[in-house]
Amino acid sequence: MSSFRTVALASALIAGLMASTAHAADVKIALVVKSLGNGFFDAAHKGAEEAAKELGGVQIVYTGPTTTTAEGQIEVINSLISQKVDAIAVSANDKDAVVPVLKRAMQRGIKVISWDSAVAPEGRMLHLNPSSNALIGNMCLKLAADALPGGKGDVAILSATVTSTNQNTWIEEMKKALPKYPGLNLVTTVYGDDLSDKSYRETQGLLQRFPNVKVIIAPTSVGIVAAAQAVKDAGKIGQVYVTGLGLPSEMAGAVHAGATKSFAIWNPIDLGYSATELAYDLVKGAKAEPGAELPMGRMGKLKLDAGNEGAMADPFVYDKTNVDEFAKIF
Ligand code: RAM
Repeated sequence: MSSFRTVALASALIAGLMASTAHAADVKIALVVKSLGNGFFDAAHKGAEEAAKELGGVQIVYTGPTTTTAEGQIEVINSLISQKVDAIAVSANDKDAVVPVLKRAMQRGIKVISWDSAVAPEGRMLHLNPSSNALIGNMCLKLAADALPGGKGDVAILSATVTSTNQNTWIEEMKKALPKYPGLNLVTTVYGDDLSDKSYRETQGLLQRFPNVKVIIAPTSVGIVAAAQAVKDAGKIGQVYVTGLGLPSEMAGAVHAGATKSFAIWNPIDLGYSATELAYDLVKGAKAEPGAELPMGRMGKLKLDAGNEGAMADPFVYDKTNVDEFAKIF
């Protein structure tokens, strides 16, 4: 065999070997969301795909139940276990209810992390918070106070589900920070389950039962849109303001209509991107332990605290001066 042919054969063999290792090395990362059809999670999915493309050899399985229930997520996770995915990154509808199924996943060698809405520590290896919880709680109150003359008036909260970890944590933080806003009087919390129609009806009920409510804080991207619509439809623009956490693309209309003066959110694309990077780190052998600094591609590193949790950047505030610009992104 001529040396040319030997080299050609060798490189063909190497190419074939590389192709098969690339195939064998395919990493399947499941992004499990609270429910499908939520723009916030669609944006996170975009970020996950971006990370997968950058990392190479990664397949994203984007999935979740049709409504925000723990039962739906358990079913989805069971199916991911049978599909033998390498990692599960979940935003939980209930921090405790998903623990047994996620424990089973971990026993089978699947790496499990939570992001956005946490799973209890025994059901995951680490948790990625979008931002500091205290900061988010405080920001919601600040936006409510900013919407009121003299920062004074009755406020109500429209949340997602009663078991949603992230909203419950933020509500707790709001309650802790309330003394810093003596003009705000929190009258009630209602739950729209991250469903548009339920959130709309809950807001209508709220407006009827509490005619003195001046601000509705909705720390949910689904609830905030529905609440603003309900305020508008009730002819209460200028009397009742809606604020909280929302997507610029979904809230631009409410801001221009005057139902919302300002609201906040972090970048959901970056959040999905980072969750994917972290899941990949664990698949590749990184250890989730207190003090560890795990790489997240273009987002830098996540430092884990004593509870194996870490947080990303500060939320950003949107109003009529910048909402249209950001509406093009998420
Ligand atoms: C909804 C979900 C999600 C939350 C955002 C702000 O889309 O409840 O978990 O982070 O709102």
